Amino acid sequence: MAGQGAPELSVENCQNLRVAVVAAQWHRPVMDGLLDGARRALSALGIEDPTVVRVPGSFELPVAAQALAARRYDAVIALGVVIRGGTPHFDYVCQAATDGLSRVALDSGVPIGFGLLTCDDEKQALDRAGLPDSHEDKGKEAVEAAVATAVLLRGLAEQR
Ligand code: DLZ
Repeated sequence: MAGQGAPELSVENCQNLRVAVVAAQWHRPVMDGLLDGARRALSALGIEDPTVVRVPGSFELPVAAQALAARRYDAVIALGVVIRGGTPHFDYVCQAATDGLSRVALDSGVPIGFGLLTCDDEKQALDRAGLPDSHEDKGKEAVEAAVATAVLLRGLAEQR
């Protein structure tokens, strides 16, 4: 499940969407890449000056995403990196962040871009961080998925 099969999303009519980004702070070089990739993708979609908030770690992403979703953002992008260590901590943080973000999206109806990298080592994470030497740009992917879904939901809400 490493990028093969990802769609080329065509996202239109999204310039007036209100978008927020919530980003964890662990593993700074990777997070800098994810955040830059997300900002570039938003700018390419015509969404300038998104709200960006930082939380300490990925475990804190859901509660901040929940607060942003309650402030009537049309989409929230969650960015984080969890790297496997020698204890089961990795599994708990990944599970809590994933379940929490999913719950926020379903409870609020606001799409959450899932830009959480869960990697065995830092090399895997850097390869997905949208940096000049990376093969993938997961910050960009998370933005495009959340914004495309927000456009879809807006269209559905306008249907009678
Ligand atoms: C504690 C911890 C560890 C060991 N590893 C990571 C990580 O790889 N990525 C990450 O985003 N956060 C990590 N954290 C911090 C937790 O997410 C959380 O911030 C703390 O447990 C405090 O609640």
